[in-house]
Amino acid sequence: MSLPVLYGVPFSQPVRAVMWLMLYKKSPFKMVLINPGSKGDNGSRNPEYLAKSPGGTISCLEDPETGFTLGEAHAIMAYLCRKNGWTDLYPEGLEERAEVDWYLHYHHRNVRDASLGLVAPRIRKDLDIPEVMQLSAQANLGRALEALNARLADQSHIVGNSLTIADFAAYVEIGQLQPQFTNVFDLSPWSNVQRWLAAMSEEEGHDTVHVALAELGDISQEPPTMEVIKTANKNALGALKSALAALG
Ligand SMILES: N[C@@H](CCC(=O)N[C@@H](CS)C(=O)NCC(=O)O)C(=O)O
Repeated sequence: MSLPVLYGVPFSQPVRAVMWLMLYKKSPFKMVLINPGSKGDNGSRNPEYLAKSPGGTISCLEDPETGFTLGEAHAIMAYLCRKNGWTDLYPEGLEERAEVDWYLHYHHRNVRDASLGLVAPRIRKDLDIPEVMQLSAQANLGRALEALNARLADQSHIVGNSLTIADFAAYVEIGQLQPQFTNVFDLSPWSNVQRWLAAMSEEEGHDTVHVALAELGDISQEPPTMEVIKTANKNALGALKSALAALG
């Protein structure tokens, strides 16, 4: 049986969400490195990759048995859950599933702005993200955290009281800001969000998926050097390889 192929790099938030789902479900896959934004070989804007994923971003999943390819992390996670019957993480009930879908749509331009407003400007200086855009993204994130904090006051997870793919999607963005990772945003005003982050960090697969960020460490004062980024990526891939080997 040929394994599904996940294209991307472990530094990418959407890629981490898909990796986490598959590791959580102990579902083997092969990772192929794709350089986000590059038009060169193995780049996400290279014609070869665009033929698989016309949006030109990572992640992308390929089923080598059927040739089916799919971009967009949330579409990939929903597809994997449907295909494999993972109804614990993507509930079958009409309203529960609709709520998971609500979050997956809401995420973009809200929680996802954590990356645009806080992380990308420090790691990807080459993108030269205008300050006005960073500030607007930070404001969007603040409003989204306020809304999630209220939501998490009387439920343990983004949807109800059990883990769903909405939690993976949200954590890879919000979680990256924590002191043990990039430490670029003070999350202390949102205590319910903090409680949820702590619970999520205990979930199967969390540590493997977050090796790149743990290795990168605190970037609040100084942007990371290229050397640190390369080592973090290498160690993250090593950790993923070991985790996948353990799945057999
Ligand atoms: N909405 C997409 C966003 C994917 C995305 O922004 N990926 C970034 C890396 S984190 C990327 O591939 N950027 C390269 C580019 O835009 O050229 C998803 O959730 O999958």
